[in-house]
Amino acid sequence: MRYYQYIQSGLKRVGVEDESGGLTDLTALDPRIGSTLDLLNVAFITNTDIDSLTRAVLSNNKSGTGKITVEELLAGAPIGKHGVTLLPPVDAPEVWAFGVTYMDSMRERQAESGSPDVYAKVYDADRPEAFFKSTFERLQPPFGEVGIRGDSDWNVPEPELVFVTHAGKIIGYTAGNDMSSRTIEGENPLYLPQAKVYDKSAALGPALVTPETVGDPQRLRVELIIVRDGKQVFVGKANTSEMKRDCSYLINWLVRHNSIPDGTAVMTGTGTIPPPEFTLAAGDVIHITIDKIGRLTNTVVVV
Ligand code: DO4
Ligand code: MG
Repeated sequence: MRYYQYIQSGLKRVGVEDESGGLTDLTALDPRIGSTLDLLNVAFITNTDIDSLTRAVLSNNKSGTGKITVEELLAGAPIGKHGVTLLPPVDAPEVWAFGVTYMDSMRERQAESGSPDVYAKVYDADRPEAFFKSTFERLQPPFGEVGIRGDSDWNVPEPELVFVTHAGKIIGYTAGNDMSSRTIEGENPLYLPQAKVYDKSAALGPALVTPETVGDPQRLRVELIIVRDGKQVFVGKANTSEMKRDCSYLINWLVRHNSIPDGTAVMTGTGTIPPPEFTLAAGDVIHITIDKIGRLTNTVVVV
């Protein structure tokens, strides 16, 4: 199933999409469901999964369902129609990221860097590159703003499949944008945290989608479209089947000697990077679309 978090009439809500695209407000059915993390915690305690739990909630209570469709929710959110503001689909206390998981990412880093050998070494090694990406406060929702640094001339979005964790396990997926400064990253690999972690440097959404609905996470198309002044200035595609290390390999490394809080979101690396002559500008609109998950849209601002 697909789960959305949003504010409507001043109240944070969790909505679930049904097979016909209708949205059911789970918070209206049971106010104790105030977040997707609430659902995850109850499912964990009762030894079930969130889709089974949701089916039980839905079968006990049919009222308040299907007032608007998800299509209407997403179309109305940027302009506040239906009084809706979308939120990240999980209140991720931490966001981590993996890098150089696709051959194209490795080649691009080598081209930009004065220390190209580090990227080939990490691509070939058993231990993947993992880095801390974002706190919850830096994280942007669908239709929110994403940042480019004022001290960086070369900036790109990175469209990435994201897995969401609970009790150290993958419980769902979403789309993510790992906003990056290539100027700073290319200057010195030790500057990576500054290239990756800054105000509005990450976005997640639109939905938290369970493994049951995603199917095989290593067979998903990931598309990046960048629009400037109403015209597409970049279109790129990758497929998660091109990842050198799959999601289960990545989580296995992340949780070694490292306790991650429930709801941690993990970006799995980019397979699409705009060409070297391209840099983002304020006002650009970034669309990241992943099969089975949906489209994450954000607008660029200088931070
Ligand atoms: O090594 C630098 C970061 C790589 C990255 O973010 C990616 O491959 O997606
Ligand atoms: Mg990345």
